[in-house]
Amino acid sequence: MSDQLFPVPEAIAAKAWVNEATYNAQYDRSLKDPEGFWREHGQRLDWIKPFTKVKDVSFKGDVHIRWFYDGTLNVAANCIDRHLEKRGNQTAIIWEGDDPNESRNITYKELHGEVGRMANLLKAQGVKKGDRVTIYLPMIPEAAYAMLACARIGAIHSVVFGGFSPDSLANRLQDCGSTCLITADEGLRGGKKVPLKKNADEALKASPSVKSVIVVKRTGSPIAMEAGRDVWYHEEAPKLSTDCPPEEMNAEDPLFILYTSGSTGKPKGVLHTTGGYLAYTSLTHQYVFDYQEGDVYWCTADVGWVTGHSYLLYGPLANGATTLMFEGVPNYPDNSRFWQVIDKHKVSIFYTAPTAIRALMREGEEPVKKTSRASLRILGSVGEPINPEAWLWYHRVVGNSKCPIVDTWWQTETGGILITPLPGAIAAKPGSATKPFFGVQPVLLDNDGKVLSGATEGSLCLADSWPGQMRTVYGDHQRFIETYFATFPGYYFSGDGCRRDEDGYYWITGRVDDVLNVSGHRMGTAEIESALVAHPKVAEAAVVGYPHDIKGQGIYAYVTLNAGETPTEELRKELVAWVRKEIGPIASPDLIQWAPGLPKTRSGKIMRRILRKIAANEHNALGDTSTLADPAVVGDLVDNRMNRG
Ligand code: 6R9
Repeated sequence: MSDQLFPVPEAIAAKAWVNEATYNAQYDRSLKDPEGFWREHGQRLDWIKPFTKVKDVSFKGDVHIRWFYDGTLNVAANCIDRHLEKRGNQTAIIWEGDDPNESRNITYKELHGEVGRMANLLKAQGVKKGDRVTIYLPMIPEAAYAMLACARIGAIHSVVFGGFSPDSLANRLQDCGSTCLITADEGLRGGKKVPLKKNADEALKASPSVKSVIVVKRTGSPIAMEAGRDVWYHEEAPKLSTDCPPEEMNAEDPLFILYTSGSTGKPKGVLHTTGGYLAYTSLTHQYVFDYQEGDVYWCTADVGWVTGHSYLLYGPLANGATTLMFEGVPNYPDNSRFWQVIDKHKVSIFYTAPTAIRALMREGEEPVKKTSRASLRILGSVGEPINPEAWLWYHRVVGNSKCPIVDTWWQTETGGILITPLPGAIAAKPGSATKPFFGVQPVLLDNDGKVLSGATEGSLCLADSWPGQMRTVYGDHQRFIETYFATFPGYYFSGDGCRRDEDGYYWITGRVDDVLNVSGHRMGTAEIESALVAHPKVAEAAVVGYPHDIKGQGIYAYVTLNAGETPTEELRKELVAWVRKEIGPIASPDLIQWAPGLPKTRSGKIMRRILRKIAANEHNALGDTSTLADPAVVGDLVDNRMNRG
């Protein structure tokens, strides 16, 4: 951990929305008078019927969370229509293709028409307010149109990352009973094609609720179209009006579902609603990135993740910003691509993930130094703890030592950023997410649920709600209560561990549950284990994370084969391919160790603590193994552990 302090640059503080003095005053006020604070900031949205009620929350019993709950509005109208008068001809979305020669600017006026058309197409396909629409698209403008079109007619979107397998897509389609799927013929990333429609066709075999499929043409490769179910977007949309009146929605009507991994069971459908979510993402986008008129803002996240929802699309567009959407990857055609895109479009705010920074750092300074990056003002990081070494490189090499870095801690469940520096207000410490945003009350608890004070370390919880918080697990409120409010009654439990230092700065130490963070993507160990066990030759599997230079965490799987099966190099490859097929490439195990037996307690619980130590090459510090049913298995696992290279 680095204890170096990077003061707020004066030039930034002078013009920032929030400076040191106003941060302290506003933060205090937001806790003393949350109703007043949020009543004021709720006004940043255009309401059809203004709200009079601000907050109705209980973290106890049945748990309910409502914000601005007698107000009505439309999210798409807030992201588009209200900007038309002043910004009709301003670029809303800069789209940068996978191929560096392909890019396009979409103005607010054009966005209005495209979204209206897509909304009318959804209606023509029978989609109504409250219906679920699954979006399985690459990073193309149509992904933004589709999300906003759903918001416009009051349909609930569920975006599924294009890297997920047919099985994962099918599970998500079924869980929320989607009636419509929007996909593309193929995706294009790093010059490689991703067979989206082919995957979708496979998923659809198991998803009878889906009545209609809208297909966007991206690559033009031949694909199968099923008559009566599938329509081409480019054939149908031009027949329809660009005008679609926005549906009046209650602040607590659902906006979207986004599936995320937890420590147990299948992925959960995190549900976000309209009013509080949009007020929160828009306010945080403005303050955290110190967004100013004329900025060009680039968040590199895929729309398949929450960062792509809140800080590529909704927050920036609610603020009338110019937001950049990038179809490609950081190392195609070469390792200079990010920085070339920054120069090409004069990006001033850049928001990415530590895993990308670490991968690019490995390529040396030359690919960065050959670009100017003179337009950059603010840098951001999200998705996992950023190690001080990567922070310092990002700051010195990418930002020429002049751009503050905002290390933003938050989750799919939180909807928006909760702990972060404000660039004009809070001095940075590399590796620390620093201080809570307005209205956010972090608390650290010990294992007995005791609140810890001062400099300390514990489980990171939130003592009260903020408007962007998830409202429930779609279709399973009980699971919502059990997952987030049962461990520490009366608190929202994040699943992360955290340290608070003597200056009141927060340092996220990583997950304290069985959730892995691989390249900033959340993976439940249970999901990977059940995929492995589904293979006919596998008897049992246990999955843990281990420190990985680029990915943050790598996936280490211990596999016990059925009696009579022979462990071979071929089978190892087969199992990796199997998991890719079952879940998607992001879940591929990095290392598989054959385990004749797994360390279990006498009650049959796998002791992951021990498996984690072995995977991390810390086998001298295994701790107490006396409660194991068969301590001998540990020796074998240590002797045969995989070389992490
Ligand atoms: C936004 C997002 C959430 C988990 C979270 C934590 C980790 C995210 C972080 C961070 C340290 C940061 N995480 N940002 N850890 N510092 N700045 O990533 O959502 O995909 O749901 O992941 O990611 O462990 O609990 P999500």
